[in-house]
Amino acid sequence: MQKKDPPILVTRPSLPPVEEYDQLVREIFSSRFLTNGGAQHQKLERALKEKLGTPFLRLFTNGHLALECAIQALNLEPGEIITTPFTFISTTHAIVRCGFTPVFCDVEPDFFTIDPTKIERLITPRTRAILPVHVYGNPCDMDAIDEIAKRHNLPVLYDAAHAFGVTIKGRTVSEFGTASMFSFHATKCYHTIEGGAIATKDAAFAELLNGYKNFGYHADEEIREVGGNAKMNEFQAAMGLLNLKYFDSEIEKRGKVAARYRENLSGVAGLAFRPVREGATQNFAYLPVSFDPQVFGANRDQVSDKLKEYGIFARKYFYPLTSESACYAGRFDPNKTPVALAASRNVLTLPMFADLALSDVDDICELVASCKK
Ligand code: T4K
Repeated sequence: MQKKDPPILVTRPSLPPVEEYDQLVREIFSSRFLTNGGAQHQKLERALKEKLGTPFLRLFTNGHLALECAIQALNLEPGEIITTPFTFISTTHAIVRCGFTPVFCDVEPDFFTIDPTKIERLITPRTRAILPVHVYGNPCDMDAIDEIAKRHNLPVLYDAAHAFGVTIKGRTVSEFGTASMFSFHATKCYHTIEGGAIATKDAAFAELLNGYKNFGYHADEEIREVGGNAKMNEFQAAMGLLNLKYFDSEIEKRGKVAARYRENLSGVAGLAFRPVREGATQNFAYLPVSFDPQVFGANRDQVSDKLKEYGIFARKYFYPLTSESACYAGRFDPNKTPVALAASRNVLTLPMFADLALSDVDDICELVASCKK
C-alpha cells in the first residue's frame, strides 16, 4: 500500500457550500453587527433550541468556556465535583479553574462513561455536583446518575461535548440533569468553527449564564455577576446555521463510514468496537477501537505507529488520563480508576469524518488487521 499523500488525519471538518456562507457573511457585513447577540446568533439559538427540544439554550464562543460558565452558574460553595478522568483535559481543567477539586470516579467497562455503581462511595459532605461525560457521544447511564443526584440533592452538569444530536429512548441527552454542555469545535460532527452551547430546563440558571458569558451584564448599567467574555460571534453563528441544515446528511455519511469499519474489522480477535447503550442513537463523532494486546498480539501504540508509517494519523483519545497529566502530577492516583486507566492505554480513535472515502477505510482496516500476531 502507498503512503497516503495528503495524509489522512483523525478528522476533517465538513463545510457548507461556500456560496451559502458568502451570502450570510454579506448579511453580516451590511448589518455591521459582528457579535454580542446579533441576528445570526439569535437565529441559531432558536434553531438549536428546537433541534434539542430544550426550553433554554445559550451559545458560547467555545465549549470549554461554556463549561466554566455553567459551573459558575451553579453557584456552589467551595468543595468537590465528581467526574471521570477518561475525557479531554477540558473537563478537568474547567472544574479546577473554577476553584473546585475533581474527585475521579471510574468508568463502565463497556461504554467508558461514569460508572453509577461507583459514584455514591465518593460522595462526602464536601461534594457539590456531578459532572459526567458522554464520551465519544455514548450517553451515560443518565437514569441511574440522576437518581443518585436527586437522593443526595446534587446538581448534574453533563459534559455532552461529543453528544450533539444523540437521543436515548426518544429523548435528547440534554433533557437529563441540570444542564448539558455541547462543543461545536471544528473537529466535532456539528460545528460553528469554534463554539459551544449550554442547554437547560432551568430558567434562573439560563439567566445566570447570560451574566457569566457577558461580564455579568443583564441590562445596560446592571452588572450582577463577576462574569467574563464567552460570547459566540456572528461568523460562528452563520456557520452553525448552515451546518445545522446539513447535519442529517453529515450523520448519514458518518454512519456509512462507521458501518464499513465494523464490516471490515468485526470478528478480529482482540479488537473491539464500543457497544451502543440500549435505546441510544449514534452521531458517529469518533471511531474508538480498543485492543487487547494479549489476544491481538500487538498493542495500541504499535497499531498507531504502523498507521503513521502510511500517513494515517489516528489519535489516542484519551491518553493520558486527565488525572495523570503533568499539570496535576502527584495530586491524583490513576490506579484508583483502573478501568479508565486500561481504556487510556488500549483505545485508538481511527479516522472518522463524513468525506472519508470507503476505499481509505478499507486501507486503514487492512493495515490495522495486518498488525495482528
Ligand atoms: N469536553 C470534552 C469531552 C471535549 O472533548 C472537549 C473538546 C471539550 C470539553 C472542550 O470543547 P471546546 O472548547 O474545544 O469546544 C480537539 C479539539 O480541539 C477539542 O475541541 C476536542 N474536545 C478534542 C477531543 O479534540 P486536539 O488537540 O486533538 O485538536 P487538533 O488540532 O489536534 O485536531 C485534531 C485533528 O483534526 C488534527 O489531525 C487536524 C484536524 N483538523 C483540526 C482542525 C482544528 C482539521 O483538519 N481542521 C481543523 O480546523 O483537540
